Amino acid sequence: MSTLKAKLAQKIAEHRPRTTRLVKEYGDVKVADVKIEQVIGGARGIRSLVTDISYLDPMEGIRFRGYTIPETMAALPKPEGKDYPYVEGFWYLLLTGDIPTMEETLEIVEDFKKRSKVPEYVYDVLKALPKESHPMVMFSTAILAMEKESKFAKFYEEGFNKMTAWETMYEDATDLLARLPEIAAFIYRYKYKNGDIIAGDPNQDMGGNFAHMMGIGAPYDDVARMYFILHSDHESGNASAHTTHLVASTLSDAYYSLSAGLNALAGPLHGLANQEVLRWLQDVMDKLEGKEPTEEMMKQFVWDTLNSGQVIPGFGHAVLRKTDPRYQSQREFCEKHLPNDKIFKYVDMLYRVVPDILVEQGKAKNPWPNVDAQSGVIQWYYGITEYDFYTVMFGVGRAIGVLANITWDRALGYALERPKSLTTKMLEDIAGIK
Ligand code: CMX
Repeated sequence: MSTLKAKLAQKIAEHRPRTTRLVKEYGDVKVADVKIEQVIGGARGIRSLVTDISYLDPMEGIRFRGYTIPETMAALPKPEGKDYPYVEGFWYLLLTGDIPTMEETLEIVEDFKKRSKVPEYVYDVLKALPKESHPMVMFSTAILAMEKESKFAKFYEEGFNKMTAWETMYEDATDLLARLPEIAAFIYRYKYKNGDIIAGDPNQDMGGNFAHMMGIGAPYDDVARMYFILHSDHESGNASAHTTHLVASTLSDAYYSLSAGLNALAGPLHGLANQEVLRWLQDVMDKLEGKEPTEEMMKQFVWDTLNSGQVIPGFGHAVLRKTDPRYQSQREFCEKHLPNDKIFKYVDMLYRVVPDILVEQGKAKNPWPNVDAQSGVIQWYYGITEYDFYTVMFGVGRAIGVLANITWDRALGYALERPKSLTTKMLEDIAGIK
């Protein structure tokens, strides 16, 4: 058994009595009241999920296993001479809650390499799709196509055991994570680079190998590490994490669950917003015919978008009530590596003008930028101008978080998710409407 799996087994054994105790001894302690506006309004703010992988404070932003983004980046082992940590070490942190040593990290790097071979039929499936299919369709389809590889599904067929079910979930999750960079890079090169595929480099870690397969030199390997870590987890109520968890709660395996979660990520209000930011900016740039906008001009574009009934992509959040630290972290990268980039300057100008306008409009509860406002700029700068692809990279990162979550779901035997519905008439009765 690998060091990580043995550590996870130990953590699970320690954790189980806590969950059992809460249910058995404190099961009827009340957590929250639910209002009609929450029932109709997308369950916003209803505290009805549990995860220990990450926690999102509305004012502070995300903490991964208790660590803020800067703390996470500082604490995890890094490849020599690089600014950002091994993604593999971050996987260890999300699963166990502990910071791995360099040795433990490198063991996972090797484990991922052994698992990284993508079955040939996956590429046949991708090639059978229309080339104009959205890359998220390709990504989700590739993952679903691999379902026959599921060790959990086999374990279920051969006789399910609740106590050990997490082990095959962990195996599936790790197999998937090890393969996602190659699938994502294949989609990119197949769709946008005339099928000129670059084979993986067995000497590289996950981030380095992704950069290599994309055909982009340093520091894009660090971009990949940063991007995957920043996009990994945002507690479990967001649409992609929640969908993955919901599907997994039916005892579906990780392939079905992750594919479903990525379909949620593909929505414009969720992960697709990062491509929408670039699309919106391109539109502004086209209208300006290359001229630099003044703040007044930018304000007008923002108002025009709002007045036409659209949202400003990359701004607002369902939980956060301040600038997203994931935005901040990417902004710091831009300041270091691309301070004079034209699109970065545009995005920075948006940061100066949009919040005041959203406040003036008076609708958005959070006028500040989210993760998607900045990420496309970096990708564009390093040559990935095909912004349809951005959500696929978000998906590789998001997989780390949601797969850690469903591994723990299985370990703690979380129940089939099945909230109760009411009719509109019942709500009217509760409200006392005659
Ligand atoms: N531009 C314009 N209007 C916005 C807005 C924005 N960026 N953000 C919120 N609003 C509006 C909402 O559309 C809503 O309007 P209606 O009352 O007319 O329906 C109102 O403000 C209240 O919404 P809210 O409670 O502040 O936000 P929600 O929790 O409903 O939605 C989110 C959150 C992210 C979907 C929303 O802020 C939005 O649409 N943002 C733009 C898209 C985006 O950037 N999504 C990426 C989020 C991060 C991610 O998951 O990747």
